[in-house]
Amino acid sequence: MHLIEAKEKAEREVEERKRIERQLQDYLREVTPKITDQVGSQGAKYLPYHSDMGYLRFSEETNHANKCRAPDYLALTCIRNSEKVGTFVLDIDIIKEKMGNSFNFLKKNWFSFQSPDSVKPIKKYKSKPIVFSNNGVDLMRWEKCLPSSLEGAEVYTTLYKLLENIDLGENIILKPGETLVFNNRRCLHGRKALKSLKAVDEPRLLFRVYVNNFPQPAGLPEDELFYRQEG
Ligand SMILES: O=C(O)CCC(=O)C(=O)O
Ligand SMILES: [Fe+2]
Repeated sequence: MHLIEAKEKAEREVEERKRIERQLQDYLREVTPKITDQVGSQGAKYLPYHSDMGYLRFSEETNHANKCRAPDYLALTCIRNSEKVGTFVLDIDIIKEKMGNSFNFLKKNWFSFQSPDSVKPIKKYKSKPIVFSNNGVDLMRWEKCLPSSLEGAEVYTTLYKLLENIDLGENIILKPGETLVFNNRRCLHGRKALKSLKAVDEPRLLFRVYVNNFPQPAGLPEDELFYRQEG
């Protein structure tokens, strides 16, 4: 009897541990090249400028507390970085300055954003602006996006070409123990390629958390519009 109880307790503990690990993966993401061929925070390839979860609404675009929002802030904590590869952070004001008058066209609903393959939308996304002005403060998203109208094509191409130059922003090379916090809507971020997994024993490792001004956690997978595929 005793043995069976102990076995059940151990099994419950294993389940609980797995549950916590799954939650940890949602809230505290390892940023390290696990899949060399992937372009993304878990790949080693060059990661062009982007904002995280740009396909979700900004906090200021919805009053619905239960809908997922793009993260307001990102915090990246460095555990290992012997390669000394930095995170490039590009301020929206630099983009504004470089684009001149055409920047204002980014405020039109001319662009269609797509979620990554791991997140399947249930409804089709509505066209959105790339730049959303909130009480005079410009907020920006830039992730897997295409112009949804002919009118948007020109300004889209201008922005796309500008952002091909990663050196436009500031390269912040984190050392172990350091944390970089930045506003995910006031700047874009990216990084140059990492060494292939085979070439390094201990690849660069950062931990990422999303932080929102509102009490709701940012970018959680479930709401009535989005679901996350398992695996
Ligand atoms: O690896 C980096 O420096 C940036 C990673 C990134 O884009 C992210 O975690 O969202
Ligand atoms: Fe990112």
